[in-house]
Amino acid sequence: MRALLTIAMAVSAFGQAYAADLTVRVVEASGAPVENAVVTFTPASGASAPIRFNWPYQVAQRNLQFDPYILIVPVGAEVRFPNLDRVRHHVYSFSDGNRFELELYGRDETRAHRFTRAGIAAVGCNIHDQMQAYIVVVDTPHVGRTNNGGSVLIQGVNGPGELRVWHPNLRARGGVVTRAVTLAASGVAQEHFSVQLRAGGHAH
Ligand SMILES: [Cu+2]
Repeated sequence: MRALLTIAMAVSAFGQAYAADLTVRVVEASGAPVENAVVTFTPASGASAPIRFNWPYQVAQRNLQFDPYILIVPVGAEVRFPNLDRVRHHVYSFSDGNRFELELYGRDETRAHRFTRAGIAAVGCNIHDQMQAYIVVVDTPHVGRTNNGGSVLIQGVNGPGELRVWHPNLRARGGVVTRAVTLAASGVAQEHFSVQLRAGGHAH
């Protein structure tokens, strides 16, 4: 009995010791913080459990805009596209691996699409050119978005893996920069990215 208890305590301590809190900061060369960059950490060992996020997998059309502008979903998620406008929309993406098209549909109707490939889906409307959104399809639970200080905290990560930073205006192939990292077994870790953004506009 005592031996079992000792093992249980050792395992528990081990578990705590092997999770670090990672802060990632994304800035431009000028030092200006980059807000709304999506940062993921993908452990080399892969995801261990089904990924779920606690926000709705939904992109509404409201006042001739998509809401939200950037949505993060796990690979395999079905995303709903409710139309809350009085006019009809025709929602599509031409992004490689995540192409879809939801032909003209009207007020209070909804359509859905299942995203089966990790990556970025740039979403537009055939009728309204100014409507743009991005769906970031991820295969890791360790994801976050930078705040207006350019920082994001990703908790409970460890070991070797890949950090990815994506932003719609990031001047890099696919709007993504990556870095191989090995995170310390415990405590806090920090990574810093200096990136270039395209002036204004949206990447498509
Ligand atoms: Cu539209």
